[in-house]
Amino acid sequence: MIKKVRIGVGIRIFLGSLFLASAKGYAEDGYRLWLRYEPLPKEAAEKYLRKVTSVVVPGQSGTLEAVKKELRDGVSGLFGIDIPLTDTVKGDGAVLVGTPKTSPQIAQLELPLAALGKEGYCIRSVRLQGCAATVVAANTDLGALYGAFHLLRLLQTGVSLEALQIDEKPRLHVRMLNHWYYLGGGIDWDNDGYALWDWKRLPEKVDARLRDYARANASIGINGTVLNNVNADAEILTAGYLRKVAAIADAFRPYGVKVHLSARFSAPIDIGGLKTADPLDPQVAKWWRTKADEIYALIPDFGGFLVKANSEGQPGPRTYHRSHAEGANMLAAALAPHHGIVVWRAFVYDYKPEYDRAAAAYDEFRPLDGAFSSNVLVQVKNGPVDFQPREPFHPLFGAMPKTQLIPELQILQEYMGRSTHLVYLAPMWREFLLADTDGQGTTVANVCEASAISGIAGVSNVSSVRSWTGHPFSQANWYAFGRLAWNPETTSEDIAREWIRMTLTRESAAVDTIARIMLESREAAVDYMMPLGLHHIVGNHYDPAPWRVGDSRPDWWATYYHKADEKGIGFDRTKTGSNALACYHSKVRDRFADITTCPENLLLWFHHVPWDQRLISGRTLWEEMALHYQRGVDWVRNTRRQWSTLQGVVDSERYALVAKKLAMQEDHAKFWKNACLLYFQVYSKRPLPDGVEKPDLTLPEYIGKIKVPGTTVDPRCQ
Ligand code: BDP
Repeated sequence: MIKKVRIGVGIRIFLGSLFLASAKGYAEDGYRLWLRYEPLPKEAAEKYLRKVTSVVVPGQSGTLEAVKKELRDGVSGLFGIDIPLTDTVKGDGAVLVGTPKTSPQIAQLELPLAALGKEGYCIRSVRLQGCAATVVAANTDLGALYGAFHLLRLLQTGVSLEALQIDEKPRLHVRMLNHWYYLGGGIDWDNDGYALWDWKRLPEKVDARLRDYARANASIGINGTVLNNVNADAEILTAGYLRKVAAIADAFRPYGVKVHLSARFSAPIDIGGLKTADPLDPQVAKWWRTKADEIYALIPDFGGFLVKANSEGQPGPRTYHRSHAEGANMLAAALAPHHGIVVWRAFVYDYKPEYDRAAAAYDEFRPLDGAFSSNVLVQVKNGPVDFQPREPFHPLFGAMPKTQLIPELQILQEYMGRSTHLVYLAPMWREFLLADTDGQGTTVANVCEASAISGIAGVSNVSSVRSWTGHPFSQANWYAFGRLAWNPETTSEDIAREWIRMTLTRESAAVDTIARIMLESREAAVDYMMPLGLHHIVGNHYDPAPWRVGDSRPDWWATYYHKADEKGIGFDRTKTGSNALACYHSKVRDRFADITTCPENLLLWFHHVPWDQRLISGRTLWEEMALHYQRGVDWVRNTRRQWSTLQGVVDSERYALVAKKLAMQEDHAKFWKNACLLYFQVYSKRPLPDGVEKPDLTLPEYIGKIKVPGTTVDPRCQ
């Protein structure tokens, strides 16, 4: 890290060039994320310096102290001088931040704050006592903090501070991360690090890093976090752990990040000594009420519970022949007096013969529309199966108008190369959030926003590694999640460019190159992993294993999803097949059901298609599939070349790390392509088309490289 040069308050010495010289090519470990506050180029800094001569933050609270520190660190870093922090506006160039309560001057400005709620803010260029000033005003201290981060973003990305007229408020209420952290420190699908909070050393030792985690979240508007894995351990609800949770909540509070916990439905048995967890048993309801009271006594602003029930072996109300609504409502009643919420997951898919996993949650939850209490949110994954590189939107988003649905997105790239692959996820999330749920333009985002309590959740990719996310570009997914949670209509490109300027470089040609790489990356990953609507043909959720069979649950087999045979490939979800398409609104259904109107990128999700079927390009399905795989590999190869042009533009440490990871990504993309094409060729019996590179190994050799415990290999391909 660059050492901050502190100079006396009010002394205007411009040190920008000094910072700049040391910034070029210096090692950067990624810890500072997008809040690096690197010195601006001289000209830009000079322009801003006239606009920002002092920071004025009257009043005191934990959150206002955070505002003061952030603005001071931010502007000092960006301008290379110490900007004074004062209580009153004097002379031109004050940045005044606060609320009508903390600042009489803000109260007098008559800003349109009434419409901006508890978290909104406005930023204005104004005159105060005859002096030019910039005002960041909000109804609450938290709104002021969000506004301060917005102002810093303008400075970091080179936006002019002339004539500012910004009104902002989040489109969704609950914007939270879900951490898949186990109490032992391990994380599902993250091999880089451990849980960020060190349960063993808490509550005595609260790592200073937790503050930076909360800061980063606040900077993008994230206001909640679930501390433990959805596969929950009831231990988290014991008195000892709750004290640890309270210490974390104290660290996050100034930044407006509420803590939530995953609750294990059988906790009354596991840690409460009861014989049942039946939600209709009065003793059980009482146990949860008492537990909620205990939690709120320690953490008055506790967010609430997240529950994975009757899914993948987790306990739940179905164990007692009660519905998901009965289970959720019982917990909701315990939290309601404290204004807490229950987030109840809809990720359920009990295996039944002849069923289609893509319709399982719909079958179970759709009949419960309107049955959930007013402080229950039902959290639904973006697609009907499980965080695949491309899925259609989950049909529940068009089917439960009387239920508060919130999307669950996955920032952690469980199925998309983890922290090895460069895959920018904003385009995928936008595709989902803007999907038309009823054929009349009601998007998923519209559906979610209509709830009295609205929200969105993202499964976090953050761990204890110094860089937070392992791959430097995975930080962009954390960033993009927050920005889209704030406003789903922000474009992927705007988010990417903002992030690049704050995090990697401000050189415009380099910004263009990197933005292009990011924007193309998701489609490339789909191409080399699961093109044309293929899904779940994975081994360990990282490597390909389209030959995978033999698991205890047939709906984990790869063949269950691709259904390749001599005739063709794909899952027929129309009336002639599983009819899972019936879950969608009629207009959406009709479009997907007709092979001529079904988007080609979802073709094999909805249809079993003959190998020789002609696609839009005029090529056959087999040729097209093979060329998609090749295109994905070519993209990574080409991206490596493009990245090499950035040597010396991006700092050396992150440059080298990305270069190394791209090399691994190319090898892995080739592996995916070769393994999948050789396997599917067993059925298609057609040659690889021109332009598709020959695999290096044989199919048995590829198969031999992937070991998935408890599975065997499709006997037809051996
Ligand atoms: C699957 C993950 C598993 C999660 C589960 C879930 O493999 O670790 O527990 O989803 O979301 O994708 O509950």
